[in-house]
Amino acid sequence: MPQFEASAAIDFHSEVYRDAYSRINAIVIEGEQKAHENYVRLADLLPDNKDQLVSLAKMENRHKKGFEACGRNLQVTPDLEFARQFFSQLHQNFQTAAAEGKIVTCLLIQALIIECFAIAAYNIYIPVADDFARKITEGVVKDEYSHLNFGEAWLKANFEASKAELEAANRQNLPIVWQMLNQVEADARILGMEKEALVEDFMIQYGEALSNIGFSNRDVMRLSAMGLAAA
Ligand code: PL3
Ligand code: FE2
Ligand code: FE2
Repeated sequence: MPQFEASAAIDFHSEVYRDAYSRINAIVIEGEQKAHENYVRLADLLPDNKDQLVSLAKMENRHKKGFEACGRNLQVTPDLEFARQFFSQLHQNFQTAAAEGKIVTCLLIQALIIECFAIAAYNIYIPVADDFARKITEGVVKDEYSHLNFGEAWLKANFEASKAELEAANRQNLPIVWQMLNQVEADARILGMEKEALVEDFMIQYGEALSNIGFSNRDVMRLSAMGLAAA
């Protein structure tokens, strides 16, 4: 069967689509909520960048509202308990780092890893989304680049002093992302999103970010594939 026929066949109102959507929609709602809280926390930790971080935090609130509307539009109830579990490890690691004043680790988790994960997921979702969700997601993804850019710019300006902590935080947190992708793989496929495409897009975004911060090509390759073979 030609590819275009298969991809035109998504039934947004089917039971199976709405069931998968109840988890994916919850993940993005919870992800935006946690992102909001994390930028508020970062605004406390980085008083010099407070205004900018508060405005980034506000954007995450708008994103959350947008995705809540996407679920309502399909008459889906998001499975928020599933989503809390989904983010629990990254969330715990962010909280621990924040309590220890480890700003570099906090920025790596939120502004690099989570934002790159979101950008990859949203870019891949846009072509297979329903019309309502596509418009919302197109608006959201533009904002996510400004969150990623904040993290890149700060870490670039503090590169030498941050390098060792970035290495350690990457080693601790990137393998968690591959596990999260495995958990969402089956539901994402029902929405028309392939895991391989998500991994590829994530590695491109994350690799570019590491390179912009100042890592060599060799380091970028090593860091961005950390734990992938074991996943
Ligand atoms: C930060 O601004 C946003 C954090 C959200 C993280 C989202 C991760 C998404 C992974 C699930 C893949 C499916 C995406 C579908 C888009 C509706
Ligand atoms: Fe967001
Ligand atoms: Fe964001």
